[in-house]
Amino acid sequence: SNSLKVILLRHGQSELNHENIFCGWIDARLTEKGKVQARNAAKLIQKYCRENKVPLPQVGYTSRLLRTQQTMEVMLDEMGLKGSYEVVPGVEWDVEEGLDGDIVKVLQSWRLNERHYGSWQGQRKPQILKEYGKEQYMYIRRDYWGKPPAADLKREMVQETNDAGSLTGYEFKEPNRHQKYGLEEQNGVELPDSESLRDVVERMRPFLTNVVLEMAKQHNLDSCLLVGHGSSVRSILKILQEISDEEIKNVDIPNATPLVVELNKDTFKFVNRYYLDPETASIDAEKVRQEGFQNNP
Ligand code: DG2
Repeated sequence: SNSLKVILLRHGQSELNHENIFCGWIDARLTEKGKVQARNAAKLIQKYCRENKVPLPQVGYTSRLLRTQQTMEVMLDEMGLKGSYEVVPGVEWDVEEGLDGDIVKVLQSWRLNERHYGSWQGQRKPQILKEYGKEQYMYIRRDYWGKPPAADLKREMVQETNDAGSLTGYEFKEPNRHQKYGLEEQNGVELPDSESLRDVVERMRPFLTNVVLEMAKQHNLDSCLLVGHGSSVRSILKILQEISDEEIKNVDIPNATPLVVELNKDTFKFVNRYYLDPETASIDAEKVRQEGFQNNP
């Protein structure tokens, strides 16, 4: 076929989504519901690929955060590909390196991370709405230029582990960023302490051009699979579909709802974009928009 199908979705429900807490770079896990959503997303993608004679993706991309990685793992398992994929965390890749037809390559990049939500991270949405008022709340959440105050990097919400090293919950303390992002730091990446959507677009663009699209070109791929976050998916759409700064304010991305962006294979010009389950997508997108405005949970 003459189009590249970029199959794109936000991770399944995370534990902090469930609690209505701003998450950003906090490394939250999926809830059980989130895992079920990931399975359903995989089923939709399989059906779509079968019906449209699109090969299942040979290359996948996740962020460096657990919730996209868990989503990818569950999805590949559902597609019968578990055990035959290779995870590569990285900053730069050799896109010319060969692909092995039977093994799905999953690249993890900090560039796909969620927008850093600054000092809002770890705070409940209704609480922030009360403190900032409706206008500021929506400006910072959705305007292209809206940026939360910088995070206090000495006191962040991090995973809590017991003596045996198992995760037990979340606590506020000084995180060990160097441990988690050592790879990035060695490569001179300056890690943010707060970001606007515009900042995310700026860090996403080189990744899309030099990795995702270049990989598709080098290997003549028909499809690829990206698992990102609310704002990282919005920034990808903004770039690929050339959505204006004004229009992007109205875009909300529900959990684990696959959408396909079709690009011309030679020029990478935008051809079409559609959700695989458009009805559910628009209902769930509206719920995302309203987060914080209702008091439960
Ligand atoms: C949400 C987005 O990101 O929140 O950071 O809390 O996709 O990682 O769950 P995700 C967060 P909103 O911008 O929709 O409020």
